Amino acid sequence: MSAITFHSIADSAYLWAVMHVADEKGAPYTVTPLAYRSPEHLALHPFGKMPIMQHGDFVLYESLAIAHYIDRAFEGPPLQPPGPRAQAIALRWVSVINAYVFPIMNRFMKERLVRPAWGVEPDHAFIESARDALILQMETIETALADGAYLAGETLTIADSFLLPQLLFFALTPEGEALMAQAPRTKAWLARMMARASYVGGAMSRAYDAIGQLPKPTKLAWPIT
Ligand SMILES: N[C@@H](CCC(=O)N[C@@H](CS)C(=O)NCC(=O)O)C(=O)O
Repeated sequence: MSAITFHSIADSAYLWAVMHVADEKGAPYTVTPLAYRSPEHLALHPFGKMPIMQHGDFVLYESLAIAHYIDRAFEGPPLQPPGPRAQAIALRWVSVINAYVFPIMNRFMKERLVRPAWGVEPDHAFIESARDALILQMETIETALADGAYLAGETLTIADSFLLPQLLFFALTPEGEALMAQAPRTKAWLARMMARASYVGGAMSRAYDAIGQLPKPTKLAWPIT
């Protein structure tokens, strides 16, 4: 099977999710850098987001669709459960991550770690307002992991690939670290994901090391309990 090309900026969380799917599948790929919002970018993705996948003459945007395509088009372990309920649960998780988790966890990490490292004042109102949503998200993930080692049961699915870049980087914030300490199943899930060959040595692990070296705020932005 020919290799996939992902068109994306290298440090996109959604690029990491679909690369993780490809790595779990054993699907070969390369990444072609995008000039953000250039005419070439908008020709590939009318909404100006990333990543975009190209496989032969097939060009596809939206990460869930890309993950689904890779899972169906390539050999390798199935990354979506065969049963209707488990598949629905995996898809519900991707939807939850896209709609609720990404906009809060990803931005929170940037406000807490990246903006201060760039010398940019973080959005304190956002940091304050994110508290309840982050606690709810962590509690919901912890509850789900009572039913199996992975989000949709005992086998890794695309849902886990979508959650990994979110939790990985959120856990580097003091608030993420503190919430993770109260969520043993989530902590074990993250360790399990980080031990897999799909993570070790990949782009996500390099970004994790780089962001992990940024100075961390010394005080929690808000009380955890
Ligand atoms: N719904 C899109 C979301 C992708 C997305 O938001 N990607 C981010 C990078 S992680 C992006 O394109 N950000 C640039 C922007 O929002 O303008 C998908 O599932 O692929």
